[in-house]
Amino acid sequence: MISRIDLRGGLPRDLRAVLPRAELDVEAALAKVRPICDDVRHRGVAAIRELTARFEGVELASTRVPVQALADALAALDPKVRAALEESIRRARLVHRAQRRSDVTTQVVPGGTVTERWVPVERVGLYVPGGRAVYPSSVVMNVVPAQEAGVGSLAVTSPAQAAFGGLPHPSILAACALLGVDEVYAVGGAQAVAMFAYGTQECPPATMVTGPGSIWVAAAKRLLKGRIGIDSEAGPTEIAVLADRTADPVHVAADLISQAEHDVIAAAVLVTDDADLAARVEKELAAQVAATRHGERVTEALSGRQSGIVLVSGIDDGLAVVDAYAAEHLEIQTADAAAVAARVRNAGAIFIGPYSPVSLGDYLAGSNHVLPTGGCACHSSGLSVQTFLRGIHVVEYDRAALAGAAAHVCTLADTEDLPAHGAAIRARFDWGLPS
Ligand code: HSO
Ligand code: ZN
Repeated sequence: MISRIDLRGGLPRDLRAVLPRAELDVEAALAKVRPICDDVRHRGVAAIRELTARFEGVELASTRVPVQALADALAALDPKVRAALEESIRRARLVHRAQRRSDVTTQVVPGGTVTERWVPVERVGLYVPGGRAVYPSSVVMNVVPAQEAGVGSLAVTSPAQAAFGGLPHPSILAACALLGVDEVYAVGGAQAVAMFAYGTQECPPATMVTGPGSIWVAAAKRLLKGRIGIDSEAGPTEIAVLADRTADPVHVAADLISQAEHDVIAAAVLVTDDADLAARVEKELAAQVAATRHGERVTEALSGRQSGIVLVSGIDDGLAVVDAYAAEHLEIQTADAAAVAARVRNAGAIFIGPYSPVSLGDYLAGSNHVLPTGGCACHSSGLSVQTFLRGIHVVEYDRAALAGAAAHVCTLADTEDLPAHGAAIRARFDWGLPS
């Protein structure tokens, strides 16, 4: 069911080229998304209504969800689900609160300081997927870091669902209510990103849009980036497991299946130096897939070209492989797992040892589950408080401190043939330069 890539003979120079990975053609989606965004820009709510009728089969009375609907959804929420969400929120808050930054002032010279001031973005639009993927947990993972960063104005959007009277899924509304978010829209897809980017008669524009979504959402984020800030593009879920002979094949198979369950294009990759473990994981996969509810979807994900078992000659090569792959989620199931994990350079999140499975991180570890996919973990991080902050340098020099820098500024300005730069300094010293 799952393919094998045998690298025991040595690693090729271009490792990324031989590793399994889905090709998600966001560029191609741009052509379809551009007219949608333009339409929302020019016609606002009227365009969103038409698009929602076309794509979701819902006639929206208003794009904004009535506040009463949020309270109703919370009142109707199963108490067990409520307790689980509350604990998830509590743990996520602990971790994200610790990410807050304080301003740092550096005295560069006597009388000359630079302060880095951390300022939250003014207003964010948080996208929460709907349709087949109904993830109240993603409400938590988007909202908590934005709130902890101190974002003043925060709105959530999620697709309208015909099955729920044209509102987003009730569990999403309930999660918003639990988090104290009362500005929620029943808008999905590219049009939701455009709504936040341009603003409409019913929704003020946002400075930033974050959150995972379909390829249309990713394409709209790419298109409108610049006008709005975005987080990294979150594509289909990925799990990589680096395992040696000490790993339990039952756990490894269960964890691979847990993320393959998300989507037929989700990726599950096992990297191991133990051929015997590989064989036992394959056997376990067959057994567990037969018993799991979304077996068909999982089978398609595991047998797709984005998934596979990579055999390597040792853990050093295994580390090179997982670094090249730069997985959204990376589990380390080896002897001395923490020490191996410490050597990893590229991953969205790392899960160490037998009792830290990815599904714990999806819901309750306290870590964030909106993470970079598609190899973007080699340059980007998951959602955090930092996502919603900007560092502003505040420069304050007094006369003596400026005098001390003046000659060097003028020299560099002359070197760059920008004499007016130097003149701006000399003007402050009656056009002479202090010696
Ligand atoms: N594994 C997904 C997040 C998620 N899992 C939501 C369950 N619900 C991407 O990190
Ligand atoms: Zn998941």
